Amino acid sequence: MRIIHTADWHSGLISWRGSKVKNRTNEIREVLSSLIDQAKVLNPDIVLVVGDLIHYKRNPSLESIRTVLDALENLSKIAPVVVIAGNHDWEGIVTYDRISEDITIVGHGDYSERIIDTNSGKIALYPLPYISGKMMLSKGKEKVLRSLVGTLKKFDVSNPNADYKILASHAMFRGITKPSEDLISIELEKEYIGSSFSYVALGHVHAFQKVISNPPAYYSGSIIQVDFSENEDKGFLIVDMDSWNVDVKFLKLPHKILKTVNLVSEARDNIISRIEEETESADYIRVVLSGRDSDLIRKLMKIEKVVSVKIEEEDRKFTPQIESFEDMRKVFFEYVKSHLEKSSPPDKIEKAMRILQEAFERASIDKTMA
Ligand SMILES: [Mn+2]
Repeated sequence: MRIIHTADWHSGLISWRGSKVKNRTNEIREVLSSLIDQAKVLNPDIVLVVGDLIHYKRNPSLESIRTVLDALENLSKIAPVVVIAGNHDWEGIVTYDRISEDITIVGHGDYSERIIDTNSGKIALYPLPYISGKMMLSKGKEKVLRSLVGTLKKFDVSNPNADYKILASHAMFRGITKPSEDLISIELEKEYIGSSFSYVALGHVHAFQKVISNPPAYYSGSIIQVDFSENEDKGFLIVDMDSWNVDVKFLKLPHKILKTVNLVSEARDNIISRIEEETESADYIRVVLSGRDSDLIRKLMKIEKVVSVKIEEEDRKFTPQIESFEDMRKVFFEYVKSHLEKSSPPDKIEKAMRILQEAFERASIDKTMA
């Protein structure tokens, strides 16, 4: 049994909107075409795509939808394709389910077990839904987590009429570095994964990595470097299984290279020539400078591959340091404080936070009385 495991295509992604806008769809289409070429040679029995095929949940571009549809159709000519929707995916993706018997789309409500017939035997596929932060807040973390663990247990003890049991999910596990845009998804414990599965195919985290060995659970990673935090190679996984062994290989895909060039301590006169050197080994460049210099920034932004210039001292982003999202008030307080810290002296911040605190207390008293 040979599986191709891929995820996080992010078709339609538009990067660097605040500085130099780049539509990444053509780039993604090219990487997908390389994936399809390799798949033809590898001749898998099944292709699993574990979420985030389309980047924009709402109003995705026509070309982004078409890119994914073309890729799924081409892959389905090689082997049955199963897609598990991720947090980014456009809701309309479920309609692709009707295109061909060889394309199965799991998402939006129906996460029941699927039996897939392949040339090398039957696969029982267990899809676990992605849990958004929003869902967690509305239903309560404990309740959502209990239900997820319950589902996993049910999957683990299930004894299907199949040769292999595969768990597939666009999910976040504790201890794994989250994608940069994900602040609030629920984290599952690795121990929740039962030992009855032959393989666990994961999506959401963009760097290829193993989560556990028994059963083998892997993130395939994204197929492009989505943002400047992603410096690792991109590719997909080929999983070969028989009754005794599972062998997992990472195969590289040719993708554009994103590079951050830190020139904080470089002399101003050298900066342009330093960047010109870097354009040979990178496709998109982010430059970090020590201070704001409009003239220099204008010159840098004229270089085709430079997509953003960051000023080091201004680089303070709000990342809440909290254990749980039950206390939204704490998150809000931290957020306000992080903004004030950019421009206000400590005594003013203290005063502002005191006023905010009083307002909150007042609001909760009013709520109790009403
Ligand atoms: Mn995701």
